[in-house]
Formats: sequence, C-alpha cells, structure tokens
Amino acid sequence: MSLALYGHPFSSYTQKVLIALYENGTPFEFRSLGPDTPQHSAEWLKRWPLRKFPLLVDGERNIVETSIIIEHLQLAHSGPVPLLPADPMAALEVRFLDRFFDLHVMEAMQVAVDSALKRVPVKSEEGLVLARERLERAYAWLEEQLAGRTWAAGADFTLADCAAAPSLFYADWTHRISEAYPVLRAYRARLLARPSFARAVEEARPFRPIFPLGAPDRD
Ligand SMILES: N[C@@H](CCC(=O)N[C@@H](CS)C(=O)NCC(=O)O)C(=O)O
Repeated sequence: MSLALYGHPFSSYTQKVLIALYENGTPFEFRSLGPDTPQHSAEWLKRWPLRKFPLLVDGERNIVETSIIIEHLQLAHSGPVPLLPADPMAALEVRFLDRFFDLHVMEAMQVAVDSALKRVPVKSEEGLVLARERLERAYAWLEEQLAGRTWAAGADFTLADCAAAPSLFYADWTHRISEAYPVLRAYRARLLARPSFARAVEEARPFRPIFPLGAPDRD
C-alpha cells in the first residue's frame, strides 16, 4: 500500500515523521504544502479539516498526530529500526519522553514563534520571555534525565528521539542551550549527526529565512 505524507520540510512536526520514515528507509511520496502546490493543500484540508500537519495517508486511511503516525508506521510498515521497544514498560518510558519533547520543548518554543507571528494576543517580547522560562526548566530536567544515555530512552534510537531532534533544534534557536547543560548540548549534537535528521535539516535549509525569530548562523 502506498504512503503519502503531507507537510512542509521546515515544519518541526513534519521533520519528526520524516526522521521515522528515513530511519527505516520506508518508501513514501512527500506532498509539500505551500503556495506552489495548492492541490496538496486542498487535499490535506479535505482529509484533515483541523488544519494541522503533517498528515499521513496510507491507502484509504488518514493518520494525524505525529506520535500516532510513527506508531502506525511501526505497526503497519515496520523496518529494521524499531522506534518503540517490544517491552511494554520500556515502551511506556519512550512514550512519556515523546510527550515531554512535544509538550515541554516543542510547545514552549512555539509560544515565542506564535507571538512573533502575531497568532496569539501576546507581545513578541513577552512570548519570548515565557518561552525562555519554560525552555530553561525543560533543559534543566533533561540535563539530569539524559546523563549516561546515548539516546533519550537509553541505548536505542526511538520515537522519543524523533520528537527530540526537531524540538531541540528549534528550541536552541529560540533560547540557546547554555554551557551549563553539557549533556543536553552533546545529545543535540548527536541528533544533528544522525543521518535521518541530518537529511531533514538539509532539506529544510532553503527555508531558514522564514524562521520568525531569525535563524542563527549555525547548524
Ligand atoms: N500535535 C500535533 C501538532 C502538529 C502541529 O502543530 N503542526 C504545525 C506545523 S509544525 C501546524 O500544523 N501548524 C499550523 C497551524 O497551527 O495552523 C502533531 O503531533 O501532529
């Protein structure tokens, strides 16, 4: 059954799913959402009127919410890299960390982005302060959590790392991970060196000028 992914290369949540697809070499068609492809936007909105992306289409099925998409890929299109461990308690830990990166890193960073884009009634300076406070708490927690680990949940690359890579990538652009957090900085560097994420970062590079807070000259 053929797979199609609707999304945008610069979107953090799209990248989360791209990492999972690239990790397993899963064949799919990428349908980019943008001004040059109105037919993709029309199809995406027809299939998911809640206007969030990415959306995975697997045959007749529309699958949304990135964590669910990755779990679907594992169940229906598994490959050499299992992104959820077979042991249920180990899988629960991976799901918890996936939630942590989405809710406490990605969403915290998004506060600054949304206020800069005037999508919320918060001044951009205030949004940035709020995002920084939240990110600082998340960084401090992660510094302890990741000590002695290669990947978020231990020795294996999982769903949690798919969530961590784009969230820490853009969070660092929003509020730099300071030298007080060497473990977290090293983990972010390992994520950037992972071929699946490195590919997603390269594909998104031409879109850096659209980052509303201004993309730094690194990564
Ligand atoms: N919880 C959702 C979040 C998806 C999401 O917020 N995607 C962003 C793009 S990175 C989006 O759809 N933004 C458009 C909007 O909010 O209007 C998931 O995991 O898929």
